Amino acid sequence: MAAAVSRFRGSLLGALLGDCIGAVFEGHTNVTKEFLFDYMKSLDKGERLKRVLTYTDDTAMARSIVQSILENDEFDVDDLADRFTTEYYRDPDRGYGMAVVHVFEKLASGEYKYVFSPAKEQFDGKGSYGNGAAMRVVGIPLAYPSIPDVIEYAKTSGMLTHASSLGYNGAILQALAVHYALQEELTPETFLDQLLDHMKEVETDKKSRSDALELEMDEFPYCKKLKKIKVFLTQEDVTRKDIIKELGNGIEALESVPTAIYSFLRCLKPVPELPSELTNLQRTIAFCILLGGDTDTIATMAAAIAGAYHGEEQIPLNWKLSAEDYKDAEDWGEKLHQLYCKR
Ligand code: 8NA
Ligand code: MG
Ligand code: MG
Ligand code: MG
Repeated sequence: MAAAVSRFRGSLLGALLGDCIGAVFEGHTNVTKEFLFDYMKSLDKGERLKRVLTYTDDTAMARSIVQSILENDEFDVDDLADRFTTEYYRDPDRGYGMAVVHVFEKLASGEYKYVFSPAKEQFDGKGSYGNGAAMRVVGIPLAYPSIPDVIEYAKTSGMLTHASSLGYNGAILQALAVHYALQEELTPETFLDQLLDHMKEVETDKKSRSDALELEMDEFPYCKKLKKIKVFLTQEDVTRKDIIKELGNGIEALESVPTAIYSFLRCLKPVPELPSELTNLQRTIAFCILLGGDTDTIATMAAAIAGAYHGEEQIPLNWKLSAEDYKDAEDWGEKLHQLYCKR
């Protein structure tokens, strides 16, 4: 049975809200519960409706991927490179990563024959391992039901800006997490086992191994984190400090994609320190924000997964109405669902 349209809209709306709300707290090292809960209450009451919550680079780039797929009816990497660049110059103040803007400048210069070349020049030829490829990838698993397609297009879309395997493998992992969240009746154990199986294969490739080595990491860095998540889920007393230390809350893909996945899984159950009336999806966003650090990006990724799993019914009306361009998320969720079912 094909996944319900509510999951597609829920995933895009979740991603949008995670970014918009998370952005209010981005970079804070110590987010207090009082501040966060007050803020969430103001959303509930509709106090933000007049001052719409704006989205950041995460959503701006996610929108380009979705629009590119919907308008071309297929994944087209040259079109996507154009859209990323055009969108950046249309609205450069969305809080883009410090280095990624050089990729847009080079793409716009017309001096490069291949769209992947500028990304390869980042960081003295090492490529970016930031979380920018993962933060925007949600449209791909919502458009393509086949796992080989999800992996290929997540990687290709990522490589436009992130040439380090640590960067694009993070996008693959995030895309697979959304893919599996769309499937019904999945347990946290099978969810993680499927992700681990795929990431073992992904991280076996030569470049993944040599990049890990060059960065002085153990091989299979994403698999290692997924195994850590498995352990954490069996423990009752995992603290925020433990999560930040072992999984991370930073702008690197390896320090944020596993954290988003863990946050989604942890919030399938009540979290004692969070208000009990929150839906799982609201809880997931709150949980990510309390970790501090790259709150908009971790919350957008976790809520994309949570929205795909729980559906749009978990998003309160006033939260949705507070977010910039929420109607696009609803409309595009529906269109992606049609595309997904057609393939
Ligand atoms: P990116 O490619 O510029 O990477 C982001 C950062 O990661 C870089 O500026 C570096 O500090 C670091 N980095 C990545 N690769 C390397 C490397 N090989 N060697 C050393 N350092 C490296 O951009 P991106 O698209 O990956 O960034 C996404 C993040 O930027 C998201 O969190 C997004 O929300 C945004 N962001 C914005 C703000 C802000 O002030 N508004 C703050 C943090 C992040
Ligand atoms: Mg951002
Ligand atoms: Mg074309
Ligand atoms: Mg961010």
